[in-house]
Amino acid sequence: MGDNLIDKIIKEHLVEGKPIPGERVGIKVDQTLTQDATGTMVYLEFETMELPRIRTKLSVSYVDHNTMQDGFENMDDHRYLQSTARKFGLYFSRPGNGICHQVHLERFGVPGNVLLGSDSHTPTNGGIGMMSIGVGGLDVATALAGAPFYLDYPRVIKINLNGKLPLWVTAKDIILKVLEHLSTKGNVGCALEYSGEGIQYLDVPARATITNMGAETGVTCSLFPSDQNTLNFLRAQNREKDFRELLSDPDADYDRVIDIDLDQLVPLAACPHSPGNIDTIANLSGMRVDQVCIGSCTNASFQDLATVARILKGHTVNPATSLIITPGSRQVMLMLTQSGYLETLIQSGARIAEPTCNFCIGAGFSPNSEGVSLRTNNRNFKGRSGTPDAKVYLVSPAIAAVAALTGEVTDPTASDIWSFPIVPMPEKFIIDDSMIIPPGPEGEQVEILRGPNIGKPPVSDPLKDNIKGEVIIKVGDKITTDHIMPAGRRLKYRSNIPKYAEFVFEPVDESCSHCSLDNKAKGIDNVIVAGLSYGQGSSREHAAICPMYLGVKVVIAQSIERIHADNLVNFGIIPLYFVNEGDYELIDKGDPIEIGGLYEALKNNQTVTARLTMKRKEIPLRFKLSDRQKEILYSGGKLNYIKKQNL
Ligand code: MIC
Ligand code: SF4
Repeated sequence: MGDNLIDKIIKEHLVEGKPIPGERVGIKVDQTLTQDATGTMVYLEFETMELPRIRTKLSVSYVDHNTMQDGFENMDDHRYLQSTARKFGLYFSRPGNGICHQVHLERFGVPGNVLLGSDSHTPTNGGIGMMSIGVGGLDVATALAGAPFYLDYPRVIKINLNGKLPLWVTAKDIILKVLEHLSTKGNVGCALEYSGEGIQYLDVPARATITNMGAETGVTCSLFPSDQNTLNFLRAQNREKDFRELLSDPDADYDRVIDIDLDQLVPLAACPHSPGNIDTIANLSGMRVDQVCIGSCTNASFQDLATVARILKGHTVNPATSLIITPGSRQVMLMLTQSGYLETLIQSGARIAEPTCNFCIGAGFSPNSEGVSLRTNNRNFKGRSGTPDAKVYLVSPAIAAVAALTGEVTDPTASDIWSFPIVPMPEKFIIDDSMIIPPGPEGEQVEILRGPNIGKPPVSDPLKDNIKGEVIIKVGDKITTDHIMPAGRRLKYRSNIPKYAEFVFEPVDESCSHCSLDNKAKGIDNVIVAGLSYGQGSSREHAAICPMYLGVKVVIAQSIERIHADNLVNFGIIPLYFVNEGDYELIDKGDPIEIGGLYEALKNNQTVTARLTMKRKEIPLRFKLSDRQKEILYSGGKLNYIKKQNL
């Protein structure tokens, strides 16, 4: 049996374990990326390891999330990140240079390499055949220190793209179709590999839209082969030297195969409040649209925005609709300027923002109350836009542009008045890396600049053998890390754990934080109970650090998403799972709960029993932990564990 793309890359990087799907393996990490919202914690963690320099081939520290600067906190973070990058040997991509995934694809990604990023959309670089994985910050910090990354060897799902896309149907519709097939839950431990005759018609920016939003299915990563289209892209970026062909073997093995006929696809949307809630644009036609936001790391390439400009050309945005456009990078911005498309966009009435995450993470441009917002980004969780009762629909840039003109969802394939502008990938992009600061020379004296909002990463306690506590909160299915640790206007506290912890579960239960602290003061352990797919969405390790700070010792769930489950262990919180799904119904918020004999159970791989002392009920729970993760828990989290390892 031949090798698929994951087999090929993992085998080249394997340092521990057997290359068999489902086995825990350790792989060597070539590159890392961080962004500012997760990055300050990464470098604070790296500092505790007391190493003079990073040990990866190449690492980049980006600033793209927190650029609003309504207060000193953001710029203090930027200066901290710039000084740590210089001192420890990283590239620093300055605020204004673009969104990490887009810039990394343009300037740094290498086919066949392994990239670890403290952001869940790191898989974007799978568009050039790079094995790119989103992880919590502490996993990046340890990779910077030269440690391998441990993961379950993925079961690979092959997505066969047959035929060719019709006009008005684009890469966004392909990934929305994949989401319709796979949904946003139940894909932990899988990876996606794209294949079939249809991929030859998808250039790298289109492929990157697909691999980016693969994150919403919960898979570990998504990969396209590295082929002629990859070479064309790297050549256009003046990076031909980084090209290497990487194709799967014709007889490669897959866990399963999903066939998608591109010629049958129609324009689609992800409806409120989940990226997996798919409908057709035709069905949604006629719905009033208050706001259109085009941008984010999913759909803000030069071609995306040139397509938008050509649809808007000569028209003005509908008076009832506000149009916001944020290019993905400074390179895209320069290309739009040089080609005249920026002028077209401005003439049409679009509001142009700097190339950052902004609206995507609710850092500005929140919709009106009960507003309908059509967006080209990747997540539409309730409240993420900053407006709790807004309805966000995720669509392609072309569909968004048409709606900006008509003021309602419009299916352009239903009439002859719309013509789809085909924009080929440029043969040369504008290359200007002057906003990327290279690492400082080794041995140079660099002062690390800190502000008053930048604290130290809190360290957790070793696993308790007996938990005596209270169910501090009970939540349902598909609770995202945006519910656990809101971003938007709270984002600026990412470097200040005691302050940020005040907002734990704010969108769900505002009293959670202070009730947890009260319990902690009384020596009562806090327990979180959740349904299916707990911790979906972002990689933010704060969704584990802040609960840990509030005295949470256990999360009991029906299932937990990969990155979040790892983050919990990294910060000393034990993830436990119901043996019988129905037992979820037996527990309520406020229940006193006891779990005893954890060490013995972990040692012997047995189930543990949670006792609801008031209700006199017993609930069996199981765990899914590697031996290494058990050690991490015994040590009181990964920071303590790696100190013992003497890295
Ligand atoms: C997101 O899209 O949710 C974010 C903001 O980029 C996060 C990272 C973070 O919370 O800082 C992600 O995707 O991991
Ligand atoms: Fe930024 Fe949004 Fe992409 Fe996250 S998904 S990296 S917030 S643009």
